[in-house]
Amino acid sequence: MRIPHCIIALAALIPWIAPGGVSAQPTPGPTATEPAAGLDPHRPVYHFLPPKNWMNDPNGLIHFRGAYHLFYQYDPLSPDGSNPKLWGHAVSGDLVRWKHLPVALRADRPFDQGGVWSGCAVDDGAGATALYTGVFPEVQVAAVSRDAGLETWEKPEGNPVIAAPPPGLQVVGFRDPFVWKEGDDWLMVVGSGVKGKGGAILLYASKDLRSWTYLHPAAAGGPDDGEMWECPNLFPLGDRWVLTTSLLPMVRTFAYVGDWSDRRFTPQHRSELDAGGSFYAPQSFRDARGRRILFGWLREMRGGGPQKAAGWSGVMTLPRILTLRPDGRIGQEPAEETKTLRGELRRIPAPREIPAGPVLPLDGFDGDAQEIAAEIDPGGAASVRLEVLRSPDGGEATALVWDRAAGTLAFDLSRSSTAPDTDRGVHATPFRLDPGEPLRLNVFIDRSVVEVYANGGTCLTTRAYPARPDSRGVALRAEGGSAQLRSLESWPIRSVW
Ligand code: DQQ
Repeated sequence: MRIPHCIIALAALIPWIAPGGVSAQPTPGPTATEPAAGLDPHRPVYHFLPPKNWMNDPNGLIHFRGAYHLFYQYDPLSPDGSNPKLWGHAVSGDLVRWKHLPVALRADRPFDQGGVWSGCAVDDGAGATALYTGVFPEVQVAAVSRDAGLETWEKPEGNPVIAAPPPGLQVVGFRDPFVWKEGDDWLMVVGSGVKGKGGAILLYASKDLRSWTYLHPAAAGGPDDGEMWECPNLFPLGDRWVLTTSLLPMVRTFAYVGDWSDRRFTPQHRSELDAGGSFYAPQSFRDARGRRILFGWLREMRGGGPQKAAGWSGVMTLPRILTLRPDGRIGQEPAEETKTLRGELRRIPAPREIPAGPVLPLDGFDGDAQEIAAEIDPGGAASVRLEVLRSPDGGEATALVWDRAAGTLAFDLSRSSTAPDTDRGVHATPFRLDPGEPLRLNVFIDRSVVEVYANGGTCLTTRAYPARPDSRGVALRAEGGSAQLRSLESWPIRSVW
């Protein structure tokens, strides 16, 4: 079952749908010493986020001279994202422990005074070049950095490098350039949509990252693929090519697996990357080890009022490794570096039956910042629920539900919080177990983030804001037959800041 995205989610979109004004105030960058925003108990402690205020899309992800760089859409002045977006910047040696650096790109030129919107960064041989969208109108801009730490950036003469969409095309958007090298050419796809037709990516080529020639649409969607494609990424994975893109007006992100031939992408298989209701606008990059690593923006699923009171909004997923599964679908696994966050191991001593009907509380596994790894044989059960962030009386609980008949894995947020202005929906993704296959879960609980990896492929991430301080428990429940908890391990995770 899927419910439409709620008003809360739509409210979170407004800052970039509605043109923002130009800020008259200075735009300070965060520093590593700046205190975290308030004492909000829902603020994550081991997922990346800026020290305070608003963050959205990951940008310019690059493994450059041995360091991982994460740039991101940032409003350093407000938790509502109403000011022109800048590129925040952080650096890491291991993808999970980050150091905040000063703002990398500011909205300081006529072509980007409405905001430095999303884009990418590539190693150009002499340093790095970032390509991003300046607004308003939407134009593509190049910026270069020549220092090893990518802390100083210049916007050279000749900008914007693409001043308008291709003539003759009636586009509904023109943003979020993504660039890669193919032979002697740099290729760029720009997210777009053709009026009355649907989402598309527009392909450009260049020899020098400055002078770009429009070629043709590299891919276009069908009737179910939305009106506008944001944040497209196009890259090889195994022996196939993959397009990831975020669809408007659905505000959902899909991966298309297909083939790249004659500079045209033909999709063959589509799947949603994370249907948990929070995930959007991911970006991926290849690191020196050849891994395809993805970060996505986790939007808030509480209203603007509580976000303002908390003083922050938006958080990144953990780093995810993308794989191509034997059935041709995209798989996602947490990067192995996340294991270095694990505290002391707790585990159940022996397998336990989960009888049909009653709730089975798992005493000793409480926690709002921990990883849980569980293997469950669903046996004859029709459904199995794993409840986390659960109050002792069960009045509050965030439930992950495997449903055999529906063929889904879902978050049921109906009891997730008694606070007003929080999402109470059900967010489901198609999910089937082969005969005899157990349910294998890695569940990362980080205050308001619950990020689930199931059976080596499926990801489902939600946000939960329990009102009670004792909503920290873990419990299981089987219905329509008993199941067996084969193993359960958990590790507390301390703050990375
Ligand atoms: N966010 C950016 C845009 C992009 C959208 C603006 C996706 O470049 O299309 O903050 O979340």
